[in-house]
Amino acid sequence: MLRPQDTATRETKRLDGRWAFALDPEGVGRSEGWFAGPLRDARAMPVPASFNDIAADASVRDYFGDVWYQRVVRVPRGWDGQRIVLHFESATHRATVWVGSTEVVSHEGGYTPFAADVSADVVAGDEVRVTVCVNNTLSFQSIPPGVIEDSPTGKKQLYWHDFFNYAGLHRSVWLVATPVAHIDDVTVVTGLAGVTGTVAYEIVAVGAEGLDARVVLRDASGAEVATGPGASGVLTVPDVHRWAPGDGYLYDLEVQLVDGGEVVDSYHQSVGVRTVEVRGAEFLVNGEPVYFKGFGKHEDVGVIGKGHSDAHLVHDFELMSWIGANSFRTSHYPYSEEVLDYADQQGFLLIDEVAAVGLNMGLGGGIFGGQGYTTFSPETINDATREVHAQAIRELIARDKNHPSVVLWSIANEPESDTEGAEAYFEPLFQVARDADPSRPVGFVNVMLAPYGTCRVSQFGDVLMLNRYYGWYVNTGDLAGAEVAWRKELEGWAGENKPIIITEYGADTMPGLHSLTPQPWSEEYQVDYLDMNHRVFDSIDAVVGEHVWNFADFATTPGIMRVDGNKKGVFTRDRTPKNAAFALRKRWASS
Ligand code: GCB
Repeated sequence: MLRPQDTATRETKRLDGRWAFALDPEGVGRSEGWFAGPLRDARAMPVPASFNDIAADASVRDYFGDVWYQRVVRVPRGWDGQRIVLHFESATHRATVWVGSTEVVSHEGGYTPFAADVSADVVAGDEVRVTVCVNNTLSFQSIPPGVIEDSPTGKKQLYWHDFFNYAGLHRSVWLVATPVAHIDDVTVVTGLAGVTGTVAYEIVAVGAEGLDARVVLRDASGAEVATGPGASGVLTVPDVHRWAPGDGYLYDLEVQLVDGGEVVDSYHQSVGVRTVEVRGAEFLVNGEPVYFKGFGKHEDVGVIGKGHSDAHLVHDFELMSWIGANSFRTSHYPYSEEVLDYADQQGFLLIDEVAAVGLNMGLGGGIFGGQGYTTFSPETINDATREVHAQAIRELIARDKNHPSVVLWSIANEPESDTEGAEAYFEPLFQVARDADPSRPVGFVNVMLAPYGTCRVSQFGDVLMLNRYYGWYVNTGDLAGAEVAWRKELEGWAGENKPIIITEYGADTMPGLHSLTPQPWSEEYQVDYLDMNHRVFDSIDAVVGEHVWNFADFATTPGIMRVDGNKKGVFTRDRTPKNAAFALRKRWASS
């Protein structure tokens, strides 16, 4: 599915702004046909935003179930005869959409786009009512998983991931006009042979019988550098300007459907020419070893929760550039496509992660969620879950396959991985990712509960991604002991001859808390903790990257281990630096 775009043949109308919004705690909206007329007792809800923190009302913040969004939109009068599409960049975690009283699409999964062809349901120049029922409940068959438990005070939603279950319409909603004969998808894969670049392309067109496809590749100044006839082919770019970490150079591939001399449809795909390869314990971009410096992040800020905001996007990248980061992981779900576009432009390397987080009933021991479940079983995470998970992988790759910034797929964060059930669950999912994209390495993020020698899933990955908290959750306050234990474990992993990226290491830190001796929670301890980790990483060649957990403090469910959220940020939630930010800048910005 292509992103909405204004081109010579396409037009878009963004439907962001204030929508009418209503909770549906009894779950009666569908049977009562709430889509058939104006929502009753509605309040205003901004889109894009999580709904949770907008109202001054705990029953909204902690709500789970169906919620309804509605607005009226006028279809541009010039769109007569066009194919008209209603496009959602995401709806967390699932949605059903009506145009007028007609149901047009449903979608499962909270972080990937979906769309409906509504040409038959709208009239150019007329108003139409758009209603969306969004549901944010998590179950053993959702990605991420959760469970609803009965309690003496009613039903409670539990989940095993350590971030707040923000939900709603987090990203833009669009009305799009394209020609009826249209380009439906484009895939590019780039290569390098010395100073010559190659761009292999493949176009999928719909309703285009009798039309020809062609492509034009232009450099950043707009000069034409290659053209190609046909729906697939390989362009060569002599003296190519490579896309590289810190150099987000992008070409523009214009894809066209033509009827003789007339351009029937045109779509622009940006292209960064680069290669990615894992060789032994090295991670190579353009044949050169890279070292990942950066963070695990979240889409998380005050008031709007996981709602996309360009101001926060640009500011976060400014802070990451200031600190000397060259990469981050989209922990723990696919981020807004605006983030991916900007990472392409800024030359950042991304580990792009599916929302498969919390597939581990051993985690938290009742701190983050309930106890007493088996992770993989017919009643819990089962074959049906794996199908949903596989679809989430396919949708992530379909969405992000053309981004040069994406150099590695992560198909899960910290699942149970030391059991037979885990091995059986994950092996086919690695294949799903490889089938969807043979051009990039694939991995998953290993948890401390499956240390070296016990993990049965890492054998399937091209890269080892490890989250470790020596000196925080274990050896708390004992950095000397932590250093010995951590180095010992890492030396074991290094024997696997795969590149190792430390995808999480971090210590909760209360900004403003200081201590003369290294006390956990103090700003000094966070700095010492990071230093200790860096000594360990620097002593092991197979370590090719370090991502501190986390870029910024973030919201979680309440818990005795969390003070107003998770405080492992190097920046506070409102992006004020802690001492660790300056310490990291010394290490990263100078290397
Ligand atoms: C982890 C998880 C991350 C948590 C973090 C923590 O291993 O991957 O989601 O927030 O630990 O701070 O406990």
